[in-house]
Amino acid sequence: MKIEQLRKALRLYLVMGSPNCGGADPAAVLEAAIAGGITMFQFREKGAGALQGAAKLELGARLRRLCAQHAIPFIVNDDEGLALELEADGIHIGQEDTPAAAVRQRLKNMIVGVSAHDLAEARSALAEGADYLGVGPQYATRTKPDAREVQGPAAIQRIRAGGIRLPLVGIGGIDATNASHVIRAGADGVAVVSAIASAHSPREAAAELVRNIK
Ligand code: TZP
Ligand code: MG
Repeated sequence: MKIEQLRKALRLYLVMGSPNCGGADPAAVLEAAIAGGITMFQFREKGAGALQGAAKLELGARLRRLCAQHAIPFIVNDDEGLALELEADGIHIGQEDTPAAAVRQRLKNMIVGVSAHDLAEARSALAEGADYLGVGPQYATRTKPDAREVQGPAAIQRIRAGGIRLPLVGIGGIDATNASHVIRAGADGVAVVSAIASAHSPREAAAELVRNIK
């Protein structure tokens, strides 16, 4: 995928797994979110009650198929083996995961996304071959208990001011009320978990986000 295409795909990036769907079927949530206008998806099966082994693989395969049917790029959080098995379009790795350079080396044709919290981490991710950055947490989040301190959209402004032009999304506590601030700070898009996955109507929640980041 070309860089400008990736920038567009990152516009509204849904990140989730079964623990984020409040008991609803994750495939139904994903389908509704796609109808509402999400542009990229990350399978992140993590936290209390997360599926393991065959059940995780089976859910991943269902979500992968849905994304393929709708031409939505499908990214796997963290797990290189799973990303390969599901023939994912990419992988997203955190600062605590396998170093980006090693993943880049092994998964030559995949999109590699890296979480960065500041300009120094953004520079290293770029040097290690990252294709896009996830910068956060933008706002307080209850979805990731081990999230770092809230950075605010200013972290994105500092990364852009430092000369990093890589495709970039903000993540953490983003919803329809604050998404436009993240875009204005220099992000190409927003990544959200609960604002869509825990919404009464994931379709309407996604559509409202789309309207607010125009
Ligand atoms: N990485 C940084 S914050 C976060 C992740 C995965 C969780 C974001 O979840 P929410 O519900 O959109 O605040
Ligand atoms: Mg991780």
